[in-house]
Amino acid sequence: MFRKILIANRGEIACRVIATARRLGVATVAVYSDADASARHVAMADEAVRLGPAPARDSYLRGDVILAAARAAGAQAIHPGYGFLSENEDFAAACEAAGVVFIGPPASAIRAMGSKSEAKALMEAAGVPLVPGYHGADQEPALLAREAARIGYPVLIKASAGGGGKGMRVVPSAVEFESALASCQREAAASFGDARVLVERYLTRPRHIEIQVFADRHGACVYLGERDCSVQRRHQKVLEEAPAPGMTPERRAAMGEAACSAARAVGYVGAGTVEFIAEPDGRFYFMEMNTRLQVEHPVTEMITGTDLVEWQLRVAAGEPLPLAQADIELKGHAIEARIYAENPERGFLPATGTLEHFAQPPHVAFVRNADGEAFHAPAPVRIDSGVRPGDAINPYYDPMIAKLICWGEDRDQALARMRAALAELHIVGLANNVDFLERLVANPAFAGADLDTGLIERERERLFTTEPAISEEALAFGCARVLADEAAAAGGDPWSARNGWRLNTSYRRQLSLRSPAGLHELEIEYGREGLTLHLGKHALPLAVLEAEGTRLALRLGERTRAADVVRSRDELHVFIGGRHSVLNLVDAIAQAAGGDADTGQLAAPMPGKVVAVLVAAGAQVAKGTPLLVMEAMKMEHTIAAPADGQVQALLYAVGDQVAEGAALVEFERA
Ligand code: MV4
Repeated sequence: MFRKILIANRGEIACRVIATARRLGVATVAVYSDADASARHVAMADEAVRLGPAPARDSYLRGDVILAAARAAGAQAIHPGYGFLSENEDFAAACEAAGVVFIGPPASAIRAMGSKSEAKALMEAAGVPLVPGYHGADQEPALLAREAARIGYPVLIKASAGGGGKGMRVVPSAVEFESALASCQREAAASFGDARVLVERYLTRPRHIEIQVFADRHGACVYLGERDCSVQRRHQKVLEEAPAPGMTPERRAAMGEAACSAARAVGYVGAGTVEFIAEPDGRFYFMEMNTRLQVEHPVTEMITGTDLVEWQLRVAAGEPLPLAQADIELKGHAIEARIYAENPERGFLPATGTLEHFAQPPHVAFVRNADGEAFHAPAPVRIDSGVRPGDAINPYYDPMIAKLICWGEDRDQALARMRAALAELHIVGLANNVDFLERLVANPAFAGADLDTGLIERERERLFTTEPAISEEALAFGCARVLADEAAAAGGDPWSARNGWRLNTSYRRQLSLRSPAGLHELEIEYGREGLTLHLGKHALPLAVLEAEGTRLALRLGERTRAADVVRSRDELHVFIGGRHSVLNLVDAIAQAAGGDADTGQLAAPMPGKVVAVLVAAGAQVAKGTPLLVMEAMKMEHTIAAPADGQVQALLYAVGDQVAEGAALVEFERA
């Protein structure tokens, strides 16, 4: 086994590899760009080497710098992770030439699988089924048209040099073939510099089923079951699971053997994935082979009880495969959800920002359990993450925050655990896809395993219309958070300080919250018996039973509920049982700072402390000039001049505590 390895990657895969290396007693060297200097993987590794500026081309893609760092650190091997240089045959060859073990397949295998048409020819020779079609060298339009007619419409024209869905065109019938072919050839020449195309039968409701293969340096090759990755959006996987719903042992063996044939055909070593496209009746066809460990490998680990990174290290160090095919058992069902910093409401645009709050369900990290416990006791919830609360997600790299993997005895239990885990996964501080994932795992088609690559598109109506209605509970929890923060800021015990309460009278206070459904004008009544929340005509007795961290437990009328309410600037994020509502606190200060035209006084709209006085009495000021700053509810609020005019008097000094309604400034409009 290696004494020391370098991980030529970042984020959760770098942390993942470091976790397993540490368990095996292998020292680790991390590499990082300037954007990742304080990243989690750097903190986890034994050593770390700076590569260069943030852009990947100046850091994680600099094979020469990485290789030099490995040699300088005395690392015997380099783990490339996925993405970046993981399928770069030149880098693999450079490692081999430098006597540093590339933890992956030989460069020749990467090359062989890199060209789609070459890969298909290899597969055909290895007896691996291909989609019925034509992928010959003769590109004569008349011949291609005849081939399309032989295959049967609808057909799919694909650029031979394309991939990942680029350069594909569905042709429904013969009349459109000639024009579609011409446009495909033009596009292929423009996008890939290679006009060659292939023609296949178009599978209308395909599933993406991939086989995990593993080969060692002694000629052994096994498959570790399959993964269903059909739930994709624009060729980006969203949910993956193992085993594939509806898979039979016979078909699993057939696909597994075909995948191992594919691996043997190219002299494969290490972890690899053979991707198939499958029809509803189960017929399957080779799509491509990925010569790296995949993002979704944890679902395979959870049902086979293996640590595939441990296998990678052992096999790269020359050891035989830890298990023979007969020893590989599949137990239970696992589902993975990719948590991304992206905004589903805005076309999944990548989001940047800071993980101000990142609450996670109870879980294990990276591998089933740190001591590699016997397989059949996988922890039900696992989170692989490359970030910690407080970390920034920067725009330079893939915006993945974490992977959430849930295991169950069967798919329904795995699904139930996934739903519960997502309900407890709270991210505040940047847009993310957790709410979308909750809708997706609750979607009847997904929950019913009615899977194919068009699921998200077909279910978009249910998946993308976020109901704007805000529940009464969410509003009540939003208010309770405001009151709890105020009381805490006033230093009093949250619920004995009736800061609004007056002897023998009840006192009412406005609170305005804005949601996608509109503006919610609420009133909080401080009465002798406690608080009453007025929502329009509806009066709701409100009592706070617990206020601990983000957790709030309330009694609302006759019901008691608990929720997590996280404050981010003027946003209140209410997480109640899997529903996430965002409320904006309409800044009462700005409302109140309109001042009272009659008395000419600017009053404190809520209790707080004066932290800055910005003008002197007598000053002539223009509308909007900041006059005084007070701190309330952990936030600073500026009291500004409501109009052009003169400051007559300043009634408080820095450091003074002010009650709600106290006159702060006497002001005369011009
Ligand atoms: C297909 C297909 C239907 N029929 N080939 C997409 C990119 C590459 N992985 C191959 N892809 C497809 N090839 C035939 N003959 C549908 C797709 C496809 C797809 C395949 C797997 C996973 C997701 C997909 C999303 C859209 C289209």
